Amino acid sequence: MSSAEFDESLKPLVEAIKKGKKVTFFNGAGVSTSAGIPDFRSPKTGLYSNLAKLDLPYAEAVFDLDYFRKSPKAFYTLTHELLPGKFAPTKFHYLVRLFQDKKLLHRVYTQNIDTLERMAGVEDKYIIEAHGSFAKNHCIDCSEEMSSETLLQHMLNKEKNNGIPTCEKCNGYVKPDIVFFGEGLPPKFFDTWDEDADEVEVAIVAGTSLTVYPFASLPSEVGKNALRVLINKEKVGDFKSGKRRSDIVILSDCDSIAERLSELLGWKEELDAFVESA
Ligand code: CNA
Repeated sequence: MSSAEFDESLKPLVEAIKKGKKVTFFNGAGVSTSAGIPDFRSPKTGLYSNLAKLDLPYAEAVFDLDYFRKSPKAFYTLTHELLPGKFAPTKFHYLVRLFQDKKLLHRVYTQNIDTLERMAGVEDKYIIEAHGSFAKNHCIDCSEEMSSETLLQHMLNKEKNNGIPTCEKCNGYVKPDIVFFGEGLPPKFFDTWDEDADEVEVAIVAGTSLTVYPFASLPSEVGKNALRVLINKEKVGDFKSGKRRSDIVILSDCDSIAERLSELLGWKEELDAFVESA
């Protein structure tokens, strides 16, 4: 697509925003790849293509509760690479922040566990971390909480249990509250979506393969009057199979679109200032 074609496709979005319509984001791992955090499924660079060193029976096992119970090492090897604090928010995260500052943000539903929306300054009331985050940790046996500082100390102390955090009460394995396959999503996800589903005016779906449910069905549940926008490297979900007439599909990387959108909205200087301060 040429830049003129991009601008043409972004036009209904820019008009809706200029009219004061609020935006709800549905983010996936692709909004964070430019921060240096690999996604799951991109060929070659995604985590699933690079898991050989973890010696897993199948790629998803690294986030499987039954597998973790037997062998938590793979998860903690990966966690070392993904630990929050090692990465800075991207242009796309700062665009979300700008929507908040302009009072044009309705909500951010994110599948990511990297907390980059928070680091970009998006307030808690706007964020739904559908798959949890590293903010809290619990023992998988007795549910005793472990602070993130203690968890990190356990992880760095390779002499004790090979760096795998264990409960100080019952010696069970401790896991950050990120949602594994086989676990339910946080109640806040369902409660907030019940309230939000009919209220979405503009849905921006970005950097996700829309393959992990129930999150993947959210964009198909927004009302027919909502404007839906997909920003992704490939067509996904019902933007591919059940595209609505008003849908905008932009096959590009999230940061380029964040930049162009900020230019079209007159927010470019503010976006640049955030990125420079990161
Ligand atoms: P996914 O299945 O790996 O899909 C990522 C999608 O983003 C793919 O369609 C890519 O083509 C696309 N993509 C990659 N880079 C870009 C980019 N720069 N611009 C635009 N599109 C891009 O990831 P999903 O989020 O759909 O899968 C859900 C999983 C991934 C959740 O459970 C997350 O917890 C999990 N995850 C999170 C992180 C993180 O927190 N940053 C990292 C890796 C995986």
